[in-house]
Amino acid sequence: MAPSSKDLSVEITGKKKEIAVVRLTRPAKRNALSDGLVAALRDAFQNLPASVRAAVIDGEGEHFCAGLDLSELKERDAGEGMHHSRSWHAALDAVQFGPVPVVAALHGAVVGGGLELASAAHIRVADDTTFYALPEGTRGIFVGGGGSVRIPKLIGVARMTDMMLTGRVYNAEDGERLGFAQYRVPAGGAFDKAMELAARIATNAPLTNYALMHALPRIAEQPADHGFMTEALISAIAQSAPEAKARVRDFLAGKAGTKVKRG
Ligand code: 1HE
Repeated sequence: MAPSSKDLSVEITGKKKEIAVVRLTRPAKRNALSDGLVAALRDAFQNLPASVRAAVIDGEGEHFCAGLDLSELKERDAGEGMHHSRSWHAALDAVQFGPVPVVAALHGAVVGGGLELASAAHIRVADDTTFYALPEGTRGIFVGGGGSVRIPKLIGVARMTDMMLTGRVYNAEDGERLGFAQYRVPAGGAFDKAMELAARIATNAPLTNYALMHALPRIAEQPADHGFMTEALISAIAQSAPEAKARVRDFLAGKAGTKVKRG
């Protein structure tokens, strides 16, 4: 497991050590993502212990994350700029396409690279203090942490364009309506709700979770004909797992306790 660093803590919790809590711990700088912190995030998600089945990512202090550490934004030539952006891609790919689903607990500022990080998680829970922005436009730069790929998938190209052209800020309520967060909770409640969801996710069959993380986003981008074929393959693999058979047997025997209830 990657060791916790000064700006990032990794804690493994749960009865079976099944939940990883990855926390940005740089509140004095609003959890701004320095190069070191980006590398630490990558290492954390690439080195989760085998017992972990779900992860929660959150930020210490009043804000989730203020994005790129602007104090490090020095003169870079084109090649260096590209490699810097690619280092973010590697880290946020480790979040999105790592071994387990990730729930982001959002509060306060979720801006710039902070929004790019949040977008790499599979579920976002935002409390009522959350606000979303892409100040890159105002700063004369562009997103570089995968935001132009992931953010339009949540809110659409037109809304992202508007955010960057005009500096528009969305509050928690609008953010939920638009699709930034799947859950909205009262102020201070995001972490507890994220932990509740992570505990629930950790009880799923690992192969189903893997299919949701690794197959679903790819299927969604395939032409329908290819998507149907990929779906058939991954569904056959998932249902062939002994765990899947046992779960279906339990349900049919009335032992599963997982009957679908009205929301
Ligand atoms: C920072 C950063 C940062 C705060 N880099 N140091 N991101 C932005 O353009 C957002 C910039 N930050 C803000 O708009 C505000 O700081 C917040 C709305 C997030 C929070 O406001 P507030 O009043 O709570 O804090 P503050 O007083 O503005 O900042 C506290 C300290 O954090 C202060 O340092 P201090 O030494 O004077 O105490 C700030 O300088 C520092 N700080 N945000 C460095 N971002 C892969 S490409 C991604 C491209 C981007 O992400 S661009 C968007 C960058």
